Amino acid sequence: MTVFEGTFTQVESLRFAIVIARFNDLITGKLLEGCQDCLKRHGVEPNPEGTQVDYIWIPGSFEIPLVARQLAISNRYDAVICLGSVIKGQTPHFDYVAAEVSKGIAAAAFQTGVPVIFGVLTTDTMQQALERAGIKSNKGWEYAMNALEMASLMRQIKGGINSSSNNYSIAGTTQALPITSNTFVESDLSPEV
Ligand code: INI
Repeated sequence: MTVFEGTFTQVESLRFAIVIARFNDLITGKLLEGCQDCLKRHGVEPNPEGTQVDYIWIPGSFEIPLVARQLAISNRYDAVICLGSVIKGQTPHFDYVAAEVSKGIAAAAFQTGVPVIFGVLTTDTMQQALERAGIKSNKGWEYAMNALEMASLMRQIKGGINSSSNNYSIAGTTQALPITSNTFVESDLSPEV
């Protein structure tokens, strides 16, 4: 039997999309900085003019799932990182936005087979959000680590099991579902080499 585990070292060919909500951009901008810093220190070129990271700005966290899923089925990325900040104190919207974004991100990953990282802070106050976006620690760094690990792990799993048949179903997991594009097939999720 085999142990599969993501690594943080073989990053040259990995490609990421980072979705950033403008709502509370004081926070999401800091999460993005943490994310970029982590990717860069692990050898990923975060420059948007390079080939490894694309940036997609959207109005608010509620819009994340739609965009994340579209990116995930594009076959261009090893992982999609979603950055948002939902703050309870500011609006009764909180419960709706927080519930939809968390469910939607999980669904995007589950339905497409591409890791979609839940980088959305849900806090009671702006102060708590600030503390997690750089004052005490920067969760953006962690989200990038999660993306690196999952991207690496999925490449191993997809390439390591039934790779000759392009069928990477594994007992106990759900296969990627071809839900939107009629040109989308599971084998297309394998990154280009
Ligand atoms: N969007 C956020 O990202 N964070 C919030 O705290 C927030 N609140 O509280 O309202 C928020 N609302 C906007 C929402 O995400 C959508 O952009 C908007 O409803 C349009 O669909």
